[in-house]
Amino acid sequence: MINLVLFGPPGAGKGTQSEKIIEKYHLTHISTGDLFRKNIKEGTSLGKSAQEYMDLGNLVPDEIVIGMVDEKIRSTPDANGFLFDGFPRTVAQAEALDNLLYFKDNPIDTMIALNVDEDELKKRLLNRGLTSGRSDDQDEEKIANRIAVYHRETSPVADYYNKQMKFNQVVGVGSIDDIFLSISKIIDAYV
Ligand code: B4P
Repeated sequence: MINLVLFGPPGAGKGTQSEKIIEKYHLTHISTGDLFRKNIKEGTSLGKSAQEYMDLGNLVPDEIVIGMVDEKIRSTPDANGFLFDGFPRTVAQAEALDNLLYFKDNPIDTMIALNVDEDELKKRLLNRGLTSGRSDDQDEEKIANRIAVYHRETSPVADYYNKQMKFNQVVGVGSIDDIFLSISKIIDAYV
């Protein structure tokens, strides 16, 4: 069983690479962004709480995110391991995740950060906004806010894992297959 965190700024390719990782390593995918978007689509109260934050490019409050991840982990007791995509995004979330996994006796094995420069991130998100229908991808100001929130609130999570000797990074620019190859080389050390 392996538990991985895929980390990076908005638009770094976490969702894109997650699809390939779960297929190859048979992990259960937990994308907090996808879970929120599903709840918004279904009109649940969780979705309504999350939408106002997401529309502005802000983080959803920790207690909402952590409760949702806790429920998702509990609902898949037979998982072969988890790939956490876009979570944790704050140090408080990282600490909560360590606590949740402590009770399952299966800690995070490693985290992999995707490095992508800011101009490329903006280009990718605006490009996705042309077809995704995501309001947070369609407005340059919201995208700039998401990147600023990443630097302010999310980047300290990298230090959190670095202190646990679990931090790895790969270049997130180039072909999707080449990036996946770099990621696979890291994961293969744990399987
Ligand atoms: P997320 O859904 O996590 O997504 P993301 O940051 O927008 O993007 P990701 O990195 O997954 O990019 P993707 O692969 O799709 O978050 C959305 C919002 O939800 C947050 O802003 C926040 O409000 C909320 N939220 C989620 N989790 C939270 C948490 N834990 N705490 C609080 N709030 C939370 O790639 C982007 C684009 O790039 C795609 O169009 C893709 O095709 C393209 N691309 C990918 N790889 C490429 C490559 N190698 N070359 C060229 N293009 C590439």
